[in-house]
Amino acid sequence: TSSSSLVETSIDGNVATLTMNRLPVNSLSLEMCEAISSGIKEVEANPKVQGLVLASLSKSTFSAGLDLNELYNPDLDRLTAFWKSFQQVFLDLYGSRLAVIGAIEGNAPAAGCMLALSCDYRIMSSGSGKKVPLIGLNESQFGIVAPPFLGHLMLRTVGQREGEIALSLGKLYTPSDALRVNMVDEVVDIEKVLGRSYECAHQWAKIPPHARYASKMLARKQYLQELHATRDEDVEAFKGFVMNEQVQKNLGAYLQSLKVKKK
Ligand code: CO8
Repeated sequence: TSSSSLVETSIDGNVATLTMNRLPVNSLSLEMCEAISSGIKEVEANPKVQGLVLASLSKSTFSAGLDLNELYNPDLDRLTAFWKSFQQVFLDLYGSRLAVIGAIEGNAPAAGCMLALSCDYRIMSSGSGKKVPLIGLNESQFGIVAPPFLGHLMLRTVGQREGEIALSLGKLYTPSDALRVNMVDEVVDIEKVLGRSYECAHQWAKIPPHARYASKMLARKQYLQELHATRDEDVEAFKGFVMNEQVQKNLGAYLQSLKVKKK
């Protein structure tokens, strides 16, 4: 087991675990993105490992997506480094040589949904008590737009028509609705999410790795290459968008609404 304090990794035979540990909601700061990428690299470096379970220490939130404090009144150099680190998480996770199983016990909005959609297979919790976790790309609801690599990831996961509706409305799905549109692959009781994820990771890890990875790349290589080829453009587009006055206003209001929600 090793730990950067933001993520914890462990290896058991041919299956590893990466547990996100930036409480309360695993929001993605620059440091968190870097920790996730290093965690993936670290377990991939062990040639025995073929499967990876991506999990969260919090049972109520898988990840709340980008740390909105990175976007609000940002320092431009840090904003650039931040977005590159986020692109890198997508490239590392979506293109990982490992079979990645998402153990989604709690909420996965926005970039939290991206982490989930970048896995090879997703197990989501049906919720505990009255708390039902939600998953989806909700950006449009607060006046921001998912970048192309993320928007297209949704379109090719759930299909063009459902994806258009999901993105335009910024729709957050309940586990049963997410299952219906193939945004997740299984919904189980919260106590069973991790166990079922390990079962799947072992099952996927048994497939001859070169064949499994070649199949994954058949489906994904083009999209990984697209982002590689447009990385700098994507950074500039992101910065231009974030620095827009209206976007800053929307972000400020949204951050405030998150803080006062409980009062
Ligand atoms: N960033 C920063 N802080 C956050 C975030 C976030 N994304 N999410 C929650 N927090 C903070 C809250 O403000 C709160 O802080 P405090 O304790 O100081 O009041 C603390 O985390 C705990 O949050 P909650 O009390 O809301 O926790 P709950 O368990 O009740 O709810 C949720 C968890 C459902 C995850 C809820 O926090 C939530 O809805 N969060 C916002 C999720 C969201 O909309 N994220 C969008 C991020 S944007 C993104 O990922 C992609 C953008 C890509 C395009 C960018 C182009 C400009």
